[in-house]
Amino acid sequence: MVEKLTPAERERLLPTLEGWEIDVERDGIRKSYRFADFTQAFGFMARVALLAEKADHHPEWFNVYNRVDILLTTHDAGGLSMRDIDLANAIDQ
Ligand code: H2B
Repeated sequence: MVEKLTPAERERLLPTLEGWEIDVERDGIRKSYRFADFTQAFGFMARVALLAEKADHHPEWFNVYNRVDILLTTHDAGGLSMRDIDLANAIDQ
C-alpha cells in the first residue's frame, strides 16, 4: 500500500525538486519541459517511458511539438507519494 506524503515530508522534500510545482486540485506535482523540436521532446518521452515502466509508476502528460507537460500523482494513494518524488528525480537526471 502506497501512502500519501505527510505535511512534514512535503515540507522537507518539495524544496529539493527543481521546477516542480504543486497541483493542489490533483494533489500532485507538475513540470513543463521545452525542447528544440518534436524529435527531442519525443526522445525525452521515450526515455521517461522506460523509467516509468521500470518503476511501475506512470506520468500523466501532454505533448505538443517541443513541449512536454508532466503531472505526477499516485492513483493508488489518492495523491502525492514518495513514488512521485522518486520519479521526478529520475526524470530530471
Ligand atoms: N502510476 C501512477 N502514477 N500511480 C499509480 O498509482 C500507479 C501507476 N499504479 N502505475 C501502478 C501503475 C499500478 O496500477 C500497477 C498495478 O502496479
